[in-house]
Amino acid sequence: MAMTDVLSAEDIKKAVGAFSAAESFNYKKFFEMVGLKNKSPEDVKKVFRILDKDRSGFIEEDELKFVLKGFNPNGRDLSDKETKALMAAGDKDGDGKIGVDEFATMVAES
Ligand SMILES: [Ca+2]
Repeated sequence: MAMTDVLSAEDIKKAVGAFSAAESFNYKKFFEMVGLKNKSPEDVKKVFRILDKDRSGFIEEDELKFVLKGFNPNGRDLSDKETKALMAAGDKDGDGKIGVDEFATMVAES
C-alpha cells in the first residue's frame, strides 16, 4: 500500500510543497490540500497505517516528525516544535501517541 494508492500524487506534491518552509506546517490545511478530508473512513485508516511505520497501532512522536516523508519522500522533517504542536493537537487522550480514532478526528477537523 502506497500513499498514491489512496491520494492523488499531484495533490500530495502540492500539499507537501506548500509547507516546505521551516515552521510553516498546518495539519488542517495540509489534510485538506492532500485530499484526505473528502476520503472515506476506510481510506483515512489506510493512510494512518502507512504513517504507522512500526505497525504499533499508534503514530508516535518519532513517526510524526517524518509525517511529510510518509506522504512524499521529498517532504521535509518537521521541527521538534512542529512535531510537539501536532502531537498536542492530535493526542486527545494524552497518552503521548496518536491512535486511529484520534487521527480520524484530526482529519475531520481539517
Ligand atoms: Ca507507531
